[in-house]
Amino acid sequence: MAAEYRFSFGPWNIHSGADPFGPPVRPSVSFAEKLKLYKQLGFDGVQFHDDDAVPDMEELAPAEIERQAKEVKKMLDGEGLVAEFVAPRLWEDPRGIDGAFTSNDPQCRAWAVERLKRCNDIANALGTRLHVLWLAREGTYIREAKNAIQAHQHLIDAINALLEYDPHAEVAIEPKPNEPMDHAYIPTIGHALALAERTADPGRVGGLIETAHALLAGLDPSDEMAFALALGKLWSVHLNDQNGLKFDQDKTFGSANLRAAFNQVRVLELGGYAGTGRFVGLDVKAMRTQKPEAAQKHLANSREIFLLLVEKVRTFPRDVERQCIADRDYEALELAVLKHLVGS
Ligand code: GLO
Ligand code: MG
Repeated sequence: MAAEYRFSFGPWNIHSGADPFGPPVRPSVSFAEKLKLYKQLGFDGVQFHDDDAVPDMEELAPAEIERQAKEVKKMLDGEGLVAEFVAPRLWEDPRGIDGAFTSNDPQCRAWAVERLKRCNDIANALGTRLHVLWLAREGTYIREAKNAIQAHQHLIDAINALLEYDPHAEVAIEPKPNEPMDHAYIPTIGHALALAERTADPGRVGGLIETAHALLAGLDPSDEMAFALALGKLWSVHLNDQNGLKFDQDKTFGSANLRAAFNQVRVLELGGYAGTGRFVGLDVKAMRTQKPEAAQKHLANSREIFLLLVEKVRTFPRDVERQCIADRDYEALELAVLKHLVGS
């Protein structure tokens, strides 16, 4: 019944468990091996960083980047998978040390725009129009380091350069309020969609909402999604979970707050998200304690919880909901929700 949702994740979601305090604890899994796991785990879409597809892209000429990306497209075809989006990984290159699009160094900004164009070449070769901009280091550790007003104009200029380079390119901005920076520009979907309106072609700029990022901004992920849905701008999601205000945990969907997860699924149902054909992305990380053979469970488990919550949303007694709302008896509505969630 709920099978019309399509699911995606990125190769970085299967990882060897290194964290800032310790080395890898599991052998690394090759890209080809990861691709084999997608269907087994119930997924059809692959999310890419540009250098997930073409690892040495900085050393290669544009024609060679395109050739290698076409090889990856063949691998996707061979597995019956599609590319959902490509995101330029600007935050690992030395030129992105202080932000890329918003760097104070004009040469670094120029590099970032060129990299975005190569990212677009890769997206075209992989058969997707969608680019995700997670603006990792576009912000500051200390406010005095940049002119934040100019920085926002630089972001608009960079997006415009892509829109001009490829008249079919689409951009989904993935807001996040902090980490790795103290404060990032574009911390919420409101910021993202306001910026979108000031670009050269607002119809091609939308958003991707990640649960943990909204929680880190002190906001309710379902309301963030509702805002984007109301504007026709929810172009992808990164569902996961987050236990309070700390580092970005990317926990299994629903694992910290099942009711908040229920509400995210509810808003996707209310907004007809499945019918848009957009993917349900799961940006989740395995716990570092997981043994290699069990280090993909977080993906299948997140998908399973999502589908169970779809059933919960669809079977919630509408008559009770209507009556409680008509009576403005939200205590009764809340009890009905809680009882429905615990299966009583
Ligand atoms: C990190 C982000 C990251 C992005 C990915 C795609 O906080 O969530 O995982 O989603 O790099 O741009
Ligand atoms: Mg994400």
